[in-house]
Amino acid sequence: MKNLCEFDYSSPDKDIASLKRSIVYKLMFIVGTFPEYATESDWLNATSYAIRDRLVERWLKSTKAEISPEIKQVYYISMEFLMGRFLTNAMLSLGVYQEVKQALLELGLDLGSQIDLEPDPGLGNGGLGRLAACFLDSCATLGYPVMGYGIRYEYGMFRQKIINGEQHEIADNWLENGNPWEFPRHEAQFQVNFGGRLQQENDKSLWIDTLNVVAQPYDSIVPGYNTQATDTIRLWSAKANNALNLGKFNKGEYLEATEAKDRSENISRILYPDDSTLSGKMLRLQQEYFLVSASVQDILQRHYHLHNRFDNLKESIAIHLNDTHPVLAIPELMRQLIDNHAMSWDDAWEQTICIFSYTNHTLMGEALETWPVEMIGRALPRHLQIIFQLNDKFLKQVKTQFPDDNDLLRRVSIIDEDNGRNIRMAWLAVIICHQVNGVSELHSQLMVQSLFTDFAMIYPKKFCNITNGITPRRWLALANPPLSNVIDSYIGEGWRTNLEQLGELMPLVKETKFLHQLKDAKRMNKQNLAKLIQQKMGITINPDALFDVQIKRIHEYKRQLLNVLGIITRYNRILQNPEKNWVPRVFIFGGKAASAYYNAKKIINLINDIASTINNDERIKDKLKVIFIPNYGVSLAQKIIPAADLSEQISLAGTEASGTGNMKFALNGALTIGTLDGANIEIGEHVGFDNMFIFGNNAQEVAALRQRYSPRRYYDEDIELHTVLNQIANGFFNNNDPDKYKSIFNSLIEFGDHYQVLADYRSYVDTHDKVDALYHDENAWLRKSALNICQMGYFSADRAVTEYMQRIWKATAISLK
Ligand code: 26Q
Repeated sequence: MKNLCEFDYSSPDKDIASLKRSIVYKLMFIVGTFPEYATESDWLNATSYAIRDRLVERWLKSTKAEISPEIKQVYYISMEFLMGRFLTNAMLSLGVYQEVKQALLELGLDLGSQIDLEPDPGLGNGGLGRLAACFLDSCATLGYPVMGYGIRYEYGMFRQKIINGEQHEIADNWLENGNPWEFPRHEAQFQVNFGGRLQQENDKSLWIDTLNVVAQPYDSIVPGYNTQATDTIRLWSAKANNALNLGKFNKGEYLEATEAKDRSENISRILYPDDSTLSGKMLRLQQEYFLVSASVQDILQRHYHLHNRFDNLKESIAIHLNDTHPVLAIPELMRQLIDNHAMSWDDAWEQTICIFSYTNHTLMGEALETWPVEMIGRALPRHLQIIFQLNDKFLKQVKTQFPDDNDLLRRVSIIDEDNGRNIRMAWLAVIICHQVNGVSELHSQLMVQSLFTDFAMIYPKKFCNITNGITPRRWLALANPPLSNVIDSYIGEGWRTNLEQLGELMPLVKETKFLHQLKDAKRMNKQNLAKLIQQKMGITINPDALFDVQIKRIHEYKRQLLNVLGIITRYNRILQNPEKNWVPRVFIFGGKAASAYYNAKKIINLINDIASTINNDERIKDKLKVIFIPNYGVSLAQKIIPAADLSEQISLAGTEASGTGNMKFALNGALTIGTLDGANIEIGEHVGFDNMFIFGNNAQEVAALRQRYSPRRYYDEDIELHTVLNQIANGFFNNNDPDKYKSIFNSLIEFGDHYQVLADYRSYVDTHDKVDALYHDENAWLRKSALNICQMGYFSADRAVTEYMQRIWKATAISLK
């Protein structure tokens, strides 16, 4: 093979003329069309290829630098990645935004509309998937040798349409115009097996008669910001095993052949649009195994190429599991080492326990993954056998260590014998992984006090906290140019890679000029959002109103309902007292409900019904508007967050593991109204609780109240609340169907109000009064907003991944010559 250095693979130039030439060249020679025939999307693809070219040199060099026996490689396996649009991020990391804009202008094109044309790959549900994307961005920027493994779902998160106030789901065919950002790697396919049976041969288990699917990887570049370093995200796509199909085709069984092909390829067809609840779906199990089997094969192959042995695996790699979804990687690594690479059980175990680590993202019982033993036995018989063996070994050890606790074994066994026989994936993860982390201080504390108490006793050193973070590149530099420019003018551009530098702005918080610059930036963002809402929804909003925003998945624990109760209260008060000096407010919602989540869909419907009642009530004028922006996702978040004045982080204390939207808002100068939950607490510790609006019960109070909770009491005793709930129950917001929201009323009054909405109502409403009072005092508001921005440095994902590196993965950055 020729040495790479003999070829000229240096990047094409980044000046306007070169960019123009490249774009037209790509249009003709890659997209295959003439400028005069090209569609908008042809131009977007051409532009994307031209920009991609300028990243490839760094990518090849980084990849080469990582291929070294001395480098410890980190693999981040996640069923979800919400990467957001690539083009803008690529331009930002190359520093060519203005040049591309000009090049396109000279070609008669507008960069802005090109950007908005790019599909936003919705390969995730929410926070967990976006966190994975922020982490890859930070790892690349810091030069950490990390590869992300995921699934290339053909259909991502459904697109949400609101029709008559209701959510409708539309398939998200994000690949329909091709994906210029991916490199198919035909040479790096692996076979993944399912089903079949075990045959014992002496002490060996042979897994035979399996069905086979091919995993085909697609790589995309994860560019680091302002550095030559890049990382890779490798997404697997399922392909039918050709041999199988050819046989059938040759025999003329065309239909059977295509059916088998479809069945195989269904594995990577669609993302499960569910952000917390699980059900025993075979296809989901197959997806999880497909991801981990292909990834582990790839990891072992890469390792063997470099080392020619496996006994040093644990020194050379770390594998991180993003929640329990990829936990089958544990028995899969054991299986591959033992069955395919002739390692002994004990040696394979020794390697495995040093390689894996796991992040827990939820404590809620209903969201914890379990699989029926019978189902795993059918789909993955060899893995079931390994899991049983791991469990036996573990239980024996526990028994010798804690001989007196008779119930302990039942509680910590991977197999839950109480509700049928189910495999508890979180237990498997905790038993094998050398580190288990939560995602905020509170969540990590609760994790060892509730879900994993027994394990915290058995393995006291295993548990730790790493508070989440967000990438300042996408969430400030890209999303908020007006604010970025203000910041740059005072402290330069260094904050993009060292967010703590925002602290240097602290002395300016006293200066009116600075505060007014912040105000102007916010005002520009609000105008842009108002324009978008006008275009998308035909509703006019006043950019001088207070923009009050709650955007996140619709879930009862996140309590969008509490927000709704507050809005109705405000509506009633305005009608009672129209002359008062009201702070005009625009309430903005966004978020998707899992398609089978009845209550969440009702909440969306209620928000929209309330919105149309209020927005069409002449008496209200500009004092109150309610907007539900459809199809919330990463790209919309980038437009909404910079325009927010107030950030609603109002989950029941103890339920939101961390939240990351809360960080994005505060970094962009919104004040938070929130409970003492997840990372809200740490945000308060950094920006000052005086600079937020905290309300409601804390986690301890919530737990204590649970013992004696009576929602009806609040309904009976609080007249304002009573009225609001009656309005919901009696069809005030939908005259033609008065019973439409009875179920919501009942969930609160009859069925126990599980998320204690009513308990926090009064404190929430009173706190909103304080928000109004502060907004009247413009300088005081701006000062607090500034204090938020300046003190959010800690919440950079760069800090978070550095902690992962030092405390869990124990790898180091690559150096590029
Ligand atoms: C599992 C099996 C089948 C179908 C769906 C799922 C599934 C998918 C996604 C279960 C859970 C999730 C996602 C969970 C999630 O996003 N958790 C959030 O993680 C964030 C990052 O740590 C936190 O900030 C949020 O607080 C937490 O809710």
